[in-house]
Amino acid sequence: MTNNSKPLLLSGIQPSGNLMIANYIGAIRNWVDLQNQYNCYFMLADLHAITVTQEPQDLLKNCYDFIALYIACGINPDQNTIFVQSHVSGHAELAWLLNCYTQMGELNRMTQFKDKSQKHAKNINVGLYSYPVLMAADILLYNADLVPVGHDQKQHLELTRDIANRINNRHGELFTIPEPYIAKSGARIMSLQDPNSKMSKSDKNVNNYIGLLDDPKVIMKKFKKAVTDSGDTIRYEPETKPAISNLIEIRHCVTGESIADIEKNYEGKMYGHLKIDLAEAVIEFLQPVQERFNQLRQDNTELNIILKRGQEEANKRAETILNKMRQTIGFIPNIKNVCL
Ligand code: ATP
Ligand code: LTN
Repeated sequence: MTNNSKPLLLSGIQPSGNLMIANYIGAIRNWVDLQNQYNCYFMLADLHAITVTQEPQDLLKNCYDFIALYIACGINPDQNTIFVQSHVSGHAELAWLLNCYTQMGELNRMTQFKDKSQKHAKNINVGLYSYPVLMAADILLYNADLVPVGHDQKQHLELTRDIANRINNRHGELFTIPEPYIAKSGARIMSLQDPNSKMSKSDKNVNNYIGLLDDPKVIMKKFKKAVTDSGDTIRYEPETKPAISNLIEIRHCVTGESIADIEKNYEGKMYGHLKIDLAEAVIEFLQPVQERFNQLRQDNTELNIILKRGQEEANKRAETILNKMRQTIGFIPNIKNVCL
C-alpha cells in the first residue's frame, strides 16, 4: 500500500507505438529504482496519446500492454498507484484551468510540438499544441515532488514549474514546485539507424528501436543492422562516434557495467562483437520481462483490479487539490457539498 509520509513521485508514458528499450532506460528503469523511496503514481497517459491519430482497437490493446509492461519491468503494483489518466477526470479539468494561466508564446517555444507538427502535418490539432499544459496538470494535480523522465521532456517540466510558480505568486502557495529527475546516463538513447535522432517508439521504421516485446531473433537482427561509425575502435565518444557510443550506453544501462569497463573489454575487438554481445545481453534482460508480461496478459482480471485500486487512490488525491484550485479561482463550491 502507499505510504503518505514519503515525498510524491509521478510519471507517465503515452500508450502510442511499441514500448521500447529507450523508454525503459530513460524512464521505467528509474521508476523501478526510486519506487521504495517515494510514494509513487505511475500513470498511463492515454489522453496524451490521442494528440496523434490512434486506431481505437490498437489503442485499447496498447493500454493494457503498457500497464502489463510497467509491472513486468519491475513496478510493484502492491506498493505503488498505477492508474489510467482518463480514469481521473481531474486531469482534463485542471488542464483547462492551467490553460488560462499559460501564454501562447510559451507553447510556441515547445520543441516537441514543432517536431510532432512536422511528423503529423495533416493533423496539427489543438490538443497537440496544448499537450504541455495537460502534462503540467498531470503533475500539479498530485502536488508531485519528483518527476522522472527522459531528456526530451525537460522543457515540459520547466514549463510546469513556471505555471506553478505563476499561480503560487498570484494566489498563494497552492502547488508544489516539481523537480525533474533526468538520470545522468540513458536520458537520450539514439535511433539504431540514425544516431543523430532520438530513438522513438512511434517510429515508422521498426529497425530504429528495440521493442520490449521483440522476439529474440528480431532483436539480434536489429542490432546486427544498426549503423556504426567510421574507424574501428570501440570508444565512448558521442561527438565523433555517435553510433558506437549509443550502443555502449545501451549496454551500460542494461547490464550496469561501467563505460570504462566496456571500453576495456572491447579493446582490439570489432564493432560486430559489441553488437552481438549487446543483443545477447538485451535478450537475456528481456526474457523474464516478456514471460511476466505474457502471464499478465493472458487474462486482464489482475490488471483491472490494479487499475481500479489505482483510479480510487488517484481520484482521492486529485479531488483535494482540484477543490483548492476551484476555491482559489473564485468558483461557487460544488453545490452538492453545500448544506442547504
Ligand atoms: P512517441 O514516439 O510515441 O512520441 P517516445 O518514444 O518519444 O514516444 P514518450 O511516450 O514520449 O516516448 O516517452 C516516454 C518516456 O520515455 C519519457 O520519460 C521520455 O522522456 C522517455 N524517452 C523517450 N524516448 C527516449 C529516448 N530516446 N531516450 C531516453 N528516454 C526516452
Ligand atoms: N509527455 C510525456 C508523458 C507524460 C508525463 C506526464 C511524464 C504525460 N504526462 C506527467 C511525466 C509526468 C512523454 O513522455 N511524452
